[in-house]
Amino acid sequence: MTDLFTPLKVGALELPNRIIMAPMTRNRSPETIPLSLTATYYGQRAEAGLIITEGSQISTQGIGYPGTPGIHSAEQIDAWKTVTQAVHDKGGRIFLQLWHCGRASHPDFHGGEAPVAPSAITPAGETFTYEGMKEFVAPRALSLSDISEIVSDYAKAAENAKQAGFDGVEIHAANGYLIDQFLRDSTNHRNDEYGGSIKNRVRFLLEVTEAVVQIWGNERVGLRLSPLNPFNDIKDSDPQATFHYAVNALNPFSLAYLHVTEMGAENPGLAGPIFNVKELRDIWQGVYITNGGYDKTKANAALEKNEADAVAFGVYYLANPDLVSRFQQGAKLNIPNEETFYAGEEKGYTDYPTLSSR
Ligand code: 8OZ
Repeated sequence: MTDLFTPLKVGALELPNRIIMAPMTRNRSPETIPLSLTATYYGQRAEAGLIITEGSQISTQGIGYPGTPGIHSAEQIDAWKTVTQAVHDKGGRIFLQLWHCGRASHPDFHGGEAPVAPSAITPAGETFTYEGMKEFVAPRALSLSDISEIVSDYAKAAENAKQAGFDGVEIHAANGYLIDQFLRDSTNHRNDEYGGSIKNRVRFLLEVTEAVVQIWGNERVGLRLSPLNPFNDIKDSDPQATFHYAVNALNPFSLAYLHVTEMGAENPGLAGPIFNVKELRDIWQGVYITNGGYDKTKANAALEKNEADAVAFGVYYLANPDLVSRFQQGAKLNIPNEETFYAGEEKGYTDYPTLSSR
């Protein structure tokens, strides 16, 4: 019987369990440089089958929030080295998540210039800036040469992640950020080879994947999608068709894994007509990680039913550094404190107790 404690081969890695730490933005990297506390935080969670870091911008252009880390400067690479070292010292495995926010950003992060996107369509709503919440603004539509520069930025960031000692990288193609903005017909109104048909909207995703695989090899690259998540005002007229096509087109890369979050399923229709995301499990020919609202019981049931190969846990992992031990022992879990999710220092970051520290 397969459960969360059954080892799993994921690309080049042998995971001792199927409990994945989901990528989570924590806004504790002042000036985009991870803190030494960040090494403590990830090191504390090293018993995970695999840690996926918070999104890390591939370029200064890719930033969208205060205090998020980057992977495009020497200082950032050096700081990340301390993180990978801390995780490896404890026998863990860690992938860096490569992120470009696109229009989910603000001119305050770009010296007053507009953020970029496939098309100049303003997202509804407000976003976090250094001065609190501000209305989104109209992004600048990318030119063809801008697009090829961004693909090169992904390659450089992937190379930097290698220098920083990661075991691989995850391409963030979810949650309404740049790649997702290309995928959806609400945010991509281009009439060149990157817009219009589903095939054209998926092109950028495939070019980024190709560039990153060139650096890391297919066995150390994962990719995350969020077909139903309306976050950052993202919608599609037919997410089922878009994501069936995208996953079929990704199959030939034989990536280490596909990571699909089911977030948004609780708000049917906001990101477009609802469909059963679990269909993607059957289309994808490799390791499939699911995420979104799973606890230990639901996760084991999903593995037992072969709906996924592994499960990524977000807030449970945030609040329980020794989540694997707790699940194994059937121990009580710490309660996450939402007030300390974003920004701050130790409190709510590195001070959640383990079973042995209580
Ligand atoms: C919450 C707050 C800011 C960013 C995502 C990177 O949703 C994020 C994010 C989440 O993928």
